[in-house]
Amino acid sequence: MKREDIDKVLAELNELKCKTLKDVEEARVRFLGKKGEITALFDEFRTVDKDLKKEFGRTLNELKQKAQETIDQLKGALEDSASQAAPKTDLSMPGDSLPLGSRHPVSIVRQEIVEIFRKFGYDVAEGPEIEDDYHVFEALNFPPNHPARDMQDTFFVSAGHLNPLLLRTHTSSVQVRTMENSKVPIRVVCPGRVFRNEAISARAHCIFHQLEGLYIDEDVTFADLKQAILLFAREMFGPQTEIRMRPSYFPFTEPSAEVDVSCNICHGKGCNICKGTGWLEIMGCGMVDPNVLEASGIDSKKYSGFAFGMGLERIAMLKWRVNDLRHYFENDLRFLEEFNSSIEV
Ligand code: 2U9
Repeated sequence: MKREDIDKVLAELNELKCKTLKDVEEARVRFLGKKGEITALFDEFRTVDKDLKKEFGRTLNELKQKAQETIDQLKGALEDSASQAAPKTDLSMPGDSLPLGSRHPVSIVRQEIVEIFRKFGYDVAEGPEIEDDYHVFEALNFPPNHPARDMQDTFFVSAGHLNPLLLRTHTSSVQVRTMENSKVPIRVVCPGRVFRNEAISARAHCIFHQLEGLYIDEDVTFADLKQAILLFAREMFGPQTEIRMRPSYFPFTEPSAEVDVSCNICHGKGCNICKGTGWLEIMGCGMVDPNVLEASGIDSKKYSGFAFGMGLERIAMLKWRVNDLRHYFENDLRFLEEFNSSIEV
């Protein structure tokens, strides 16, 4: 080993320039790696004369230290300039707003209708979606052989019992439970999801939403029913709205009627929405059958009541002129984003 060998490496180190962190790593390998120049000098050191060992040893250690310092310095400088070149975060900038989504049209309609009835003094009640035969059919005056009690029309959860469990086909079971658990006078609306064993099409679905109402007190008459529905229709569809009632039949009401509102698109002249009739069907209603009152322990001689029920998808279809019920269940964002009443937090 010669003094010049060490000086040569030292000179190379002093001249060392690196543009990138990759260059620095290559330089480290070149000088200090397993086969590096300084490592080779240390190997050679073993052959140095005994009396020169002390001096060469010190110089070699200084060289190694110098190499390590040079590499660390070059690395540090490159890392600093890289972090300066990176875009700075301006903490005073407003944050990115995340899409909040919007309410589902059925929820918008439900909320609107519930608010109208709240103003009229009605409470809101909810109940189980899995119900028993008694609360869905028996207490509502459905005869034992009624087609709704058939597997063709109702989803059964457990069959073969006297009182089988099933998915409720209407929210009327919630009103039955309200009658069982509260005192007259009763004023309640019950929104909720219902299930019917139907083939899915543009006009029918096996899951949909209803909102039903019940009013029970002394001396409640059909005139009260008609006035309540007229006031509701005007709040919901505008102050010019007229209603008409057509006789109908439901096991739980007597007399019963279907309710139409005047078409607010053509104002009675006839258009393709009302199919030229000037009227749009929105709900069914009637005076609660005395059998239904008595089944839940309400004296039908003292009290009377009215009830009504509507399909929320149908009301939403009329409001926004949606022509296919299936849109409500497919969660296609292009459809959902049409309803821009954003969520209030
Ligand atoms: C009790 C007593 C009576 C609720 C009523 C209707 C008429 C009705 C349909 C509208 C379209 C259901 O969604 S739909 O298919 N509903 O026509 N519902 S009266 O009557 C009741 C409910 C509970 C205890």
